[in-house]
Amino acid sequence: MHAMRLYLINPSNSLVSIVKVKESRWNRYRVWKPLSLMVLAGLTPPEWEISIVDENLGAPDYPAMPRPDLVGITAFTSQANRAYEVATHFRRLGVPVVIGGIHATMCLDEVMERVDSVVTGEAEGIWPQVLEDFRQGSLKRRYDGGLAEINDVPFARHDLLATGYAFGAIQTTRGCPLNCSFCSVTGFNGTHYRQRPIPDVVREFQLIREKHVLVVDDNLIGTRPEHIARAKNLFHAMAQANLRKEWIAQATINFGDDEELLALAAKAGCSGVFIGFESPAPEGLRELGKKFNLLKGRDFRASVRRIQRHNIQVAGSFIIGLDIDEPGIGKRIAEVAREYGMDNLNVLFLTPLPGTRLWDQMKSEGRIALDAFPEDWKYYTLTFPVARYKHLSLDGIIQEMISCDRDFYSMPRILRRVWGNFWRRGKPLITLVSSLSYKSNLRLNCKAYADFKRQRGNRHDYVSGV
Ligand code: B12
Ligand code: SF4
Repeated sequence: MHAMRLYLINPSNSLVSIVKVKESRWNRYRVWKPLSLMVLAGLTPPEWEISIVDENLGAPDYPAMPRPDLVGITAFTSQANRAYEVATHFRRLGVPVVIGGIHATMCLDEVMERVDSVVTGEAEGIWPQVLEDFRQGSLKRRYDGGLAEINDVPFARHDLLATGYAFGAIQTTRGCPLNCSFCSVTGFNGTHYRQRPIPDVVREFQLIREKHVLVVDDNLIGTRPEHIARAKNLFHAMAQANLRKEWIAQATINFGDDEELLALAAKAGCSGVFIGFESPAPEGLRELGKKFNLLKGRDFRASVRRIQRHNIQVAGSFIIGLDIDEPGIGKRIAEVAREYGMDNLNVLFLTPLPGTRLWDQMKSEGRIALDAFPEDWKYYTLTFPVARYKHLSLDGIIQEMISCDRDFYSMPRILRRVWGNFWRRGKPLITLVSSLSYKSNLRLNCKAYADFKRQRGNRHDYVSGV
């Protein structure tokens, strides 16, 4: 039996700034590995010869590549268009194409029309069956993996994408009980916080070649006391294993509540944490359903400080375009981010992603402005205003975003943060590099907004202005 050739493809979206490596060399540090495909490869039996193609490193010359037997494509919503282009190319050659991942799960009918087979949900329980059916010549149109048994998550194939990335990637938990209105995670990975066995995580860390690692968990520490206890055990085991890795992760603000947790995280190699603050106003947090951040007596500045004292950088994310947001929100966010003492700030437009509560709400209110699907999915990167916002026009919301970024990433403010970091004996160089990366993208973003307005602007207005 000859080895079967499988291509696993991560389609790119040229509107996503991380892929603009030529325009800004800092972006090189922000191209992340497509872990879904590395996990899928880990589930694939040895008789398959696997190539992972990450278009974020540059789209290959497909016609010049050997013809595969089967193609698997992953796609976030923002990658759907390119996924269909790639699928069309291979289907014309007579190669069957399977798509899976979040977009396929949330927009099943649309995807079904464009490929041979669709896998919804998590792949662990179903992918070997898909491959077996293909071998038998009986590939089905649709499979559903549902939620995987967490112990079935295999080691990702870290050997397959060996070069070109600053960071390796790993996942230690799945699911989130919080179900914020704008987020797809609870809908896709469920409310139950599933935790991989600690020895597996430690062993997999050892397989990663890069010194720096992105832990992709939506919330590495969880929200309940038993989750925090597990995180402590994990960090302890990682420190014991002497991994010699530096890693960054996402967490909720309660990360800053527990000194023991922070000390263990730092000992295990944590160098930065990404926290969703979402809105400077309590009413904003209520609107988004992010009640977790509303804990009475919570002092964000003190929490950020406590984290930084352990030499862990804090990047915060906010959303612009909530119903309560009025002109001036951009400056307000930059001001609050400074008050909290954040090292980096990432602000995104409120975006109705399919499968979220926000999608249902905005759709029923006729507020999804960019709805020529699938073409318009390419703007669902959270970096374009795709909806009709309550008090902010298209021009208005773009201006708010620009003023926020210009304020937070002005050169004097960057230098002040770098200096502060130096005195804290933190990592001034990392602050500088990441700030310059954000700053250099501001210029690219302004150009992207201008193109966006030219192409799609006429479909917009804001709710109070309609
Ligand atoms: C890491 C991450 C990133 C990394 C991406 C690295 C990469 N290329 O994979 C970075 C930081 C670059 C990123 C960027 C963005 N991200 Co992101 N990201 C995540 C995160 C936190 C984890 C993804 C992950 O690696 N999971 C681990 C793997 C193992 O799970 P998985 O991807 O779900 O794959 C499983 C199944 O889906 C399935 N599967 C997946 N693909 C395929 C393919 C086939 C053929 C089959 C059979 C099965 C299958 O099998 C896998 C194993 O079970 C998720 C949240 C989440 N929990 O998924 C958000 C998430 C995917 N991101 C999201 C968004 C919105 C974005 C951005 C658009 C905006 C932004 N600024 O964050 C950008 C756009 C990037 C682009 N190129 O267009 C949304 C996507 C929602 C949607 N409907 O598309 C999510 C769900 C978060 C959210 N808040 O809702 N992201
Ligand atoms: S935004 Fe974060 S906390 Fe809220 S549902 Fe998504 S993963 Fe959970």
